Amino acid sequence: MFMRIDHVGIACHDLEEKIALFEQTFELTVVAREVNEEQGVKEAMLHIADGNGGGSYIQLLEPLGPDTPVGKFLAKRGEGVHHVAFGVPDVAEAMREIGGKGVRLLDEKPRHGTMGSSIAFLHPKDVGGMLTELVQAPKH
Ligand code: V0V
Ligand code: CO
Repeated sequence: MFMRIDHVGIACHDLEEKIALFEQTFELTVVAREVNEEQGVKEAMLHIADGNGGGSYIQLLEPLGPDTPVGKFLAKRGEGVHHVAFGVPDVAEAMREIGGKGVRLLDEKPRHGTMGSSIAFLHPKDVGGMLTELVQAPKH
């Protein structure tokens, strides 16, 4: 079902500061920046490698406000790993398959993700404490 790890999302207070840190420390390059109002984030994608059906990235996430998923996470847990995203061939199909196993879906339908992707989240409490994102890369 999973083709690759698409990205690891890192919650941070200051996006520009963490971009500089990751660029300098790991020699990664920012390939996209986006504000996603629906998800309540300002985010940047740092490219790592190209894999099966798409790339793999680090996603740096700064909240648009305190009452957002990342804003609440920062208040509760501080900066650090927020979610792991897996590349799937078809996000709607993956949602049906995984939802059918009793895992709670946090989205009723796929949503707009970074770089034209379609995304959906799974409840962390049903996946060993890991907020899990499903990602379908855009078709070219
Ligand atoms: C909350 N919990 C987490 C967690 N966030 N556990 C692991 N990883 C996380 N990131 C735990 C939390 O400690 C609670 O456990 C429990 O889940 C319920 O959390 P809560 O604080 O009561 O509830 P909320 O209101 O903070 O909601 C948590 C969820 C919410 C996960 C439901 O954050 C959500 O819907 N997230 C999906 C959307 C999202 O995260 N978007 C931002 C990334 P205890 O304390 O009760 O034990 S956007 C993105 O990745 C994009 C655009 C992209 O990739 O393209
Ligand atoms: Co993400």
